[in-house]
Amino acid sequence: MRTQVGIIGAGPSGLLLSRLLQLNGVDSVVLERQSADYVLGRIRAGILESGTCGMLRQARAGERMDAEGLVHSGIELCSGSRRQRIDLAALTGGKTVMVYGQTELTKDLMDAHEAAGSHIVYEAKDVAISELDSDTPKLTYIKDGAEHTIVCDFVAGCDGFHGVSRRTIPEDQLNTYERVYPFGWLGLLADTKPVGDELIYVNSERGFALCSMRSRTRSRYYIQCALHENVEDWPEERFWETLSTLLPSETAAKLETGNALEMSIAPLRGFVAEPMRHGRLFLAGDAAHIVPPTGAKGLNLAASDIHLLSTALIAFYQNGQSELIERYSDNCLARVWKAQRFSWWMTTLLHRFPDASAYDRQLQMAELNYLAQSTAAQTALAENYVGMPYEDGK
Ligand code: RFL
Ligand code: PHB
Repeated sequence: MRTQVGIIGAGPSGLLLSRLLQLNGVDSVVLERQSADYVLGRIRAGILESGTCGMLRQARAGERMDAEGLVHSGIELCSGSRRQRIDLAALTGGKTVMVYGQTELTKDLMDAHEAAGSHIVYEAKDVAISELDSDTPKLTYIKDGAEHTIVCDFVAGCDGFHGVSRRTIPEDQLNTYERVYPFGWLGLLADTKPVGDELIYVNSERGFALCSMRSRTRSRYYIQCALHENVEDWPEERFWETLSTLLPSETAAKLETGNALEMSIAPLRGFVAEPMRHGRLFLAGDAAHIVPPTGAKGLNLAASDIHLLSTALIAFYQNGQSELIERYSDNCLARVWKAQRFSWWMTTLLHRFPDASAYDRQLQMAELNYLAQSTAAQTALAENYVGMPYEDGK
């Protein structure tokens, strides 16, 4: 079978790319290793930058987000007895973020594809890329025991951190950069009223906590955990008790507990692979880079990669221009590294590092003091949190 763009992975990156190409007359096929239900069962991001919201609308899949998403104009930082609201809107000339779960965004994209009759193959096993150095790279996969081949002009590797695309690029052609943090996040999702109207990021002496939400009736909480811990070590009651001890007492007093819909542990890592293009293979989203979730940037970076990639491919097919294809990797990476820096900074500011000295702890306190007193420092946080501009990524 023949297509213009072969896309590996039906997470947010792959689904968004395929949809934008489709709306601009470019043909694609998406190959996903898992079932659609499995993809929808993964509880991940919750905060969308305005650029990401714009992409979803551009994909004509933004209606439900606009109806049900919660617009947030601030976040709160807590440390000891200090509580500080960062007024995102006032500090950025009116910019806000949208609380709308990755699960919902993915479902909206899946529904739009289904209505359009898009070609998405779920449970495609053993996906492999070959003839990458030719003008017609090939994708092979197994479905229901039979092998299939797709001949493409380009391949988009949207298959996440553990996918096959990045591993197909010869090692000596790729530079990788990585920081693994010595802790993880244990998350719990529950149908309880969120403890606050806005997100609360907590730096406590006993560790980090985050109070987030998916709606006015669905909460998402995270607490810092040790790397060696498993979800089985954390009965729900232990989670709620620990969360209460991390929160400021007046917040803990308001905490509504309830049955967990989901609990999971995520390791924290910063990772970048450069360049993000190898001949006719493009890497996008988590396939090329990972950020620790503290800055809420992972999904938003995936969306900005897809903005640049879809624009480049559409310019190629509509006008025969390859300039944006040539610039794709550099343009993405400029924004990626800014988000890496911000995510590292938020993570360092708010977590308890097992090997931190008293000096390191004082530095954290000084940084939080500075944030409390300086509008310039708050503005720097706010402009990164709402998202750096897309433009050409410089
Ligand atoms: P995904 O979502 O990992 O999708 C990749 C897809 O590729 C499939 N796949 C393959 N398919 C075919 N063949 C293969 N060999 C394949 N290998 C893999 C996979 O099954 C999957 O369906 O990557 P994508 O699309 O680039 O999207 C990236 C985002 O999912 C990710 O960056 C965010 O979830 C990160 N993230 C957050 N981002 C934000 O912007 N805001 C947040 O608030 C936020 N919170 C989070 C997060 C990630 C978290 N975890 C679990 C790491 C909170 C958490 C806890
Ligand atoms: C979430 O709601 O899952 C979430 C929100 C903000 C973050 C990370 C995760 O920084």
